[in-house]
Parts: sequence; C-alpha cells; structure tokens
Amino acid sequence: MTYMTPFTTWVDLKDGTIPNATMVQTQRLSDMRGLFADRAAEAVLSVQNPVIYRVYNATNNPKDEGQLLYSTTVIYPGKVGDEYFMTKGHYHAKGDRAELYYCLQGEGYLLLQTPGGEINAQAMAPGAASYVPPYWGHRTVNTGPGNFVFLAVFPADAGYDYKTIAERGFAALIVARNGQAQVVPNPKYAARR
Ligand code: S6P
Ligand code: ZN
Repeated sequence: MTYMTPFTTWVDLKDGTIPNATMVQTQRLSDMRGLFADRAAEAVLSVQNPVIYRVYNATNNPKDEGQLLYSTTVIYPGKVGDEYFMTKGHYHAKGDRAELYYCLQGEGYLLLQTPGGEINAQAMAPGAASYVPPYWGHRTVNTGPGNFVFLAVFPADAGYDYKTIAERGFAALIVARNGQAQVVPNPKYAARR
C-alpha cells in the first residue's frame, strides 16, 4: 500500500482565487452560447464578450472512486437582458454523486433541478453550506452587485454531463424584476417527454 501525501491548498479569501491552482478555467459569454434566455441581449453583449466566471481547481487528484476534487468558482456581476450571470450548469455523469458548495463572498443562488424538471433554489451568502443531493442538476447564479464566490467539494469520479442542460435548459430562470432577484419559469424549457 502506498499512501498519498496529505496537502493543503490556500484560497485567497479577498477574492476567492487559488494562487497555486492546478488549472484555471475562464468562461466567457461566447463559451455559453444559447444558455441565456434572451438571445437578442446575448447578441448585443457578445461584442464585448465578457468573462462570466472562472473556476480555480485546487488539486490534480486522481479521478478515482473515493478521492475528492475541490475548486472555487468566481462569478462576476452582470446580466444578459434581465437574467443574472451564471454558470453553465450540469448534472454529474455519475448521477448519484453529491456535492457541497460553501459560499465565501457575495450573494447568489444555487439553482437545482431533477431530471424530471422539479426546481429548487437555495439562497447563498457567506457561510452558506449548500448541499447538492445525488441526481440534481445544478447551476449557480450571481444576483449581487459584486463577485459571487464559493468553494465546491465533490467526488473525483462525479464527471460532468453538460449536454442535457445545453439541450433542454433549466426549468427556471433567475431574473431581476424591479431590482429584485426572482425565480421564474423558463418558457423555453424543453421538458422530458
Ligand atoms: C463541479 C462543481 C463546480 C462547477 C463550477 C462551474 O462538480 O459543480 O466546480 O464545475 O461551479 O460550473 P459548470 O456548470 O460550468 O461546471
Ligand atoms: Zn457539480
């Protein structure tokens, strides 16, 4: 038996970055084509092509059963039309793998849905430890004026299914109505038949 060496990764609490990240993924509007509901607003903003969020991966742990991965996500403030900046959203490729999100900065929502289209929205602010149970698709949304930052811890073999959400969307959107964040039904959601 060879034992893996324990280690510590530091998160910069000022901004949620991981200075020694093993990988940083930058997602611009152009990487999220068709995910925001308002296509006309998307087209206007695509000239600027803003960075919507970054993911700072903390480890290179092997993607084996029993291992964990963790990362921070920084979602920048902004809207496409009246829909707040958000992550792409995914189901885990191994659907039974759960996940924990711990909010470090800002305000936003963890938006979840079952494969059948049941929606759940968890409000998050610093200190919120929000649980993604097995089988729930999940996306995070920045509804605040500053960055929204959280730490995610998940089984290393969870994997990603982005296709289902790219094809069907989420059953709900989080939009600004009179300056307030509201969870509203997505008229374009393609329910499973
Ligand atoms: C991974 C975990 C997060 C997200 C990240 C970006 O299981 O849920 O680290 O990957 O918040 O979201 P997305 O939908 O682009 O992967
Ligand atoms: Zn996940």
